[in-house]
Amino acid sequence: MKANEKIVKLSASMMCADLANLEVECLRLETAGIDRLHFDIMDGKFVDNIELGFSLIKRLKEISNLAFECHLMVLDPQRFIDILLESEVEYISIHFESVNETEYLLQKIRSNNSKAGIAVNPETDVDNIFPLLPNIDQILFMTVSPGFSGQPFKNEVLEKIKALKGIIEINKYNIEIETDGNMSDITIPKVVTNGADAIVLGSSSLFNRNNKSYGYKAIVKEIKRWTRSQ
Ligand code: S6P
Ligand code: MG
Repeated sequence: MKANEKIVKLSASMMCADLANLEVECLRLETAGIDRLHFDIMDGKFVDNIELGFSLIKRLKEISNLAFECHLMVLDPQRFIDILLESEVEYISIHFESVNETEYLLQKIRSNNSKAGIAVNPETDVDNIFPLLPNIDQILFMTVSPGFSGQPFKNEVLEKIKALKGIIEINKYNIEIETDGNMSDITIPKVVTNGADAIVLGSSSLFNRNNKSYGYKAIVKEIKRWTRSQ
């Protein structure tokens, strides 16, 4: 590794894991060098899909040593913050587009020792995010339309990542930029060049059927190479 080389955090999107073997999956991902587990929580209203629930997350938190990040794609996320905080998950992201009392919620998350994130849809104007920056630890940029895995990457988000990274650096905010959706050998170098500090890995890389045949350890090693190949 070169001096000053940025280490990009790797998060595994658990809705793409083998849902019939989640305990084994959590342990294998940890052994392979994944940093965090990413849980997509969808209510069938904010997005057109229903995915991972709170009791599942609570149970997996008891058996995994990795940091958990919960990406809430729900209407009125305030209804669910307490139950997530009870499981002591390390990161909670709420969608900018889903909530009115944003600042109150972000502060509530932080005051319970979890990191507070704002998730941003591809078409959202990032200027709207600027006033929230003093209250957040993470921006989760959706690089696909949220709701399903296997969606096409939206190149137009790259400019937004770059703009936000500039603002973060000028103001010396301690905010991580994470990108979520279609992270692959093609798109990972692009998001990292434009400022991503962390990436969510799903069916386009980590859980790709072809990659699975040679195991998570080998694919994680390969993905780490892609994060350095800008
Ligand atoms: C999408 C969700 C994501 C996906 C992940 C899937 O709404 O927020 O976290 O699970 O992006 O990865 P891929 O490679 O199938 O797009
Ligand atoms: Mg997600």
